[in-house]
Amino acid sequence: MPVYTALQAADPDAYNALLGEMRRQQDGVELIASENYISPAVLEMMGTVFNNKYSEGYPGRRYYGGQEFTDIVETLAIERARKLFGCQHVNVQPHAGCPANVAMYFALMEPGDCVLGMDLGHGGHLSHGHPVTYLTKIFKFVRYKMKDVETGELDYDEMRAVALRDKPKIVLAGFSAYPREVNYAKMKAIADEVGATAVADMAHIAGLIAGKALRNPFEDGFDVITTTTHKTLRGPRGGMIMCREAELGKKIDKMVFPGFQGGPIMQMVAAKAVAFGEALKPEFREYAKQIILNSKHLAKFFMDNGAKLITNGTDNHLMLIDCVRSWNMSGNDVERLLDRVGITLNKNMIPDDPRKPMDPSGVRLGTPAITTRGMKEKEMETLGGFILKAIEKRADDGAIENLHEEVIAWCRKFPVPGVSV
Ligand code: DSN
Repeated sequence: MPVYTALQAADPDAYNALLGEMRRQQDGVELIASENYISPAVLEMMGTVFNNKYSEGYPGRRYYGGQEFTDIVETLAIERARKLFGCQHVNVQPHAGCPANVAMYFALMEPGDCVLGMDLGHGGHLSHGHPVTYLTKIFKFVRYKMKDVETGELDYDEMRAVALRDKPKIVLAGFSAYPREVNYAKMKAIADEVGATAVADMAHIAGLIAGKALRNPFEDGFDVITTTTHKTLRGPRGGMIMCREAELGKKIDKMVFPGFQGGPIMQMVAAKAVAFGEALKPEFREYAKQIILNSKHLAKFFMDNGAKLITNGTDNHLMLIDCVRSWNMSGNDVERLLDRVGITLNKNMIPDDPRKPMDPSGVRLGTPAITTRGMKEKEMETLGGFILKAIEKRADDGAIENLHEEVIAWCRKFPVPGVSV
């Protein structure tokens, strides 16, 4: 059991909630594609006295004194990220992925300018211009989609036509629910043709790129990459903006601070440095490769058993299952049923979903977290079997309870880093 004796003595209510969460993580299967388990070293750095320090500015250029050690950890984070992703400039201060995207938009555009991004129903993200965000009051967002949802190939001809018509300032690659690889070279050519900056929001797949398991958009000439640091990259909760060339980085830095943020959350910056150090190790490449092997294996298992996957498979860490066509259930039905057996995933819209966002047709699931626990192809079959069994026995409360016990016993064979209850 990790030592939380001060917390236990000071605040039993909060301590007990922490214990409950540790048990939940240890005894359940985490399939939410954007979640992961950080290492004990990253976890330790997140809970340190770096929290106590204000550090507005950047290494060597701060507003307050006492920055000898904050400068060391922030520089470590920057240098390690530059090495991981092969770029000249990195800003490690964004508090999360959305703030990173906001700073990026304002650094590269003026109000009224246009962004060409992925249709949200085809896998794009809220911060890529969903009407519920304030961003849409400031910038114009236009869309590209998949050409064929059976293969997942993007419609690059339509993308080019929209770009020529709307003259976007940013051509944006990136997604939170798209299981296929993007042709960055084609997108960069479209961006160049209309004089746009090519930006990739790699929040979901940054760890797969860092681990060389997926293509790096910088290699195809992309100018900027934004990301979160806590998904496949397996770091602390936070954001980051990277520029292929240093010149653009100056605009980004000004927009992160003082443009939109105050002091950086320095314990998170320090923990980013630790996580990037881990991602530079050869084991991380093995991890990234295994995430995709597991994802492909699980996808094939479902398809071999009659499930309908959007794009009929996956190239990355996630898959989308059409639950209505697969099992005559909604995404909500499947999410709630699997919660009862300790398997966590999320309901998700499928492309051009006839149902509503809060009651969609699909579920999204991914393999980053279970791969961190050491699960491999063999375990994907066991896990797929649990899911299909839950679906088959959904009307039988006793069978569902027994299955939950089986899942717990299985999970205890795969420790979660940082958790021992
Ligand atoms: N909430 C994240 C996801 O699940 O994809 C993205 O912001």
